[in-house]
Amino acid sequence: MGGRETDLLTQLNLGPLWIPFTANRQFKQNPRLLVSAKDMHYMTHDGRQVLDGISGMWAVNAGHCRQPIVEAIQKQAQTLDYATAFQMHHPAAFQAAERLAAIAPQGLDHVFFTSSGSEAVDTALKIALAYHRVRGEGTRRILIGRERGYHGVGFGGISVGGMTGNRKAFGNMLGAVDHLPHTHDLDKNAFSRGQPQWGAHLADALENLVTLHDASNIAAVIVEPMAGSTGVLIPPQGYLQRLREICDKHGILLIFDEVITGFGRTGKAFAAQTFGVTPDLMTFAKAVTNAAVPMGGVMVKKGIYDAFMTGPENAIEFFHGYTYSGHPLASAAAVAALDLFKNEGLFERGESLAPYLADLVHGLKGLPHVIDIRNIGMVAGIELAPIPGKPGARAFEAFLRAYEKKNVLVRTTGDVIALSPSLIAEKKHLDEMVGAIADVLKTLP
Ligand code: PXG
Ligand code: PLP
Repeated sequence: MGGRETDLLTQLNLGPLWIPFTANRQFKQNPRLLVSAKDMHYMTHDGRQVLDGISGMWAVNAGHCRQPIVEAIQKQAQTLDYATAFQMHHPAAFQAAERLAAIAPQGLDHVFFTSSGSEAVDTALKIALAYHRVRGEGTRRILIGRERGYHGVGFGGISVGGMTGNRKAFGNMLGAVDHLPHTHDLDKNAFSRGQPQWGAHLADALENLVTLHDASNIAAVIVEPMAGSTGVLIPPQGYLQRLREICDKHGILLIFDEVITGFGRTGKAFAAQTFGVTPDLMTFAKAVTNAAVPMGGVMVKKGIYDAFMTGPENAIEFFHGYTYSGHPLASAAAVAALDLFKNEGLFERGESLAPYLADLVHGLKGLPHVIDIRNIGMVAGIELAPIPGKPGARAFEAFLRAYEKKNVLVRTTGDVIALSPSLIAEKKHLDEMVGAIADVLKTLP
């Protein structure tokens, strides 16, 4: 430990901050602070350079502190720091929306901005409910999510989400929700490369829910095309197609939550394009600004937008919006990030690197504790056998050792190690990440 660490940590009062999704007391005993970043690397408070294996948090898809984005934010901050979003607006938000419409799945040509993925999910669910009402089908109130779904932390998102932790911690969920089964089955699908072959039939559970609730009561189905936070669960071949067909048959809206999968993560701009299934609404966040300024949003099909544009022209069509919807700094960052993705061909770059990453991670098969390896695009999940009675502990120890001993940052969720490198990664970076995981696995308890 160098003097820098002692200096920084003695200057900082760690007490007042309540850190999200973190074991605060454990963390404050041995803090892990990141103080600067460039491209594929962070600098830590104790002066180490750490390779970022997770693009910040599935977000910095073009690498850290990219100059065109930094400059765009600086320029915007000097020109127009804030403008109210209600009954007034500003140019950058329109420019960002136009760029999003240009890369979105076919037909998703209108954008509603929020400041996070959680807000995007609540917004999408509210659009779905209000859409049915404006069309005179207000009985459609039930929202269907999926087990092991993660849709952020708002009440809507935790209700349609499928994480036991939320039910355990808060109990109180929206009433009119139901859930599809998740698609993860190690007996059938372990060590699949890309989309597993088994599991399309699990989408048929939606027909059972329609039989139970009646289609006239169901507003929407929301799924992550690939479940990220709950362990990198890749959709089985044909599964999303089947969901789409059943939704169409019964007039149910299909929402893809692309907060993680957007912006080149799975090989195309959006997972909807990778998997060839177009939803009616799609949420995004994170990489839309390369994570440099918080932003999220919902893209909808023209028909949905148009359904709202019907009453008197002086009436507010959708009773919803955030102080920071389309914030100028976020919009400027989005324009710069989307231009950067395009100018550097980063989605294509990610797609072409994906087989290399797949070969590397599938090479971990046979190492201690490894019970499954999954991949799609620039995402990989390595599932470890849990320590009996201590779920998550083995993978968390792998995270700590990779960070402290190998200078590589990975993410763990349960006993899954997740990798989601930036699309600017070079092969040597991927070698280093996966090599670090291999070394750590050999030393784990
Ligand atoms: N939907 C999905 C699919 C997400 O992955 C959100 C909504 C919420 O976004 P905000 O911006 O409100 O956090 C997310 C967020 C992890 C991890 O460990 C994943 C997320 C956030 C933090 C950690 O994989 N995803
Ligand atoms: N709470 C209060 C008291 C407010 O006045 C507002 C917005 O004006 C909000 C919450 C919502 O904040 P935001 O628009 O940033 O989501």
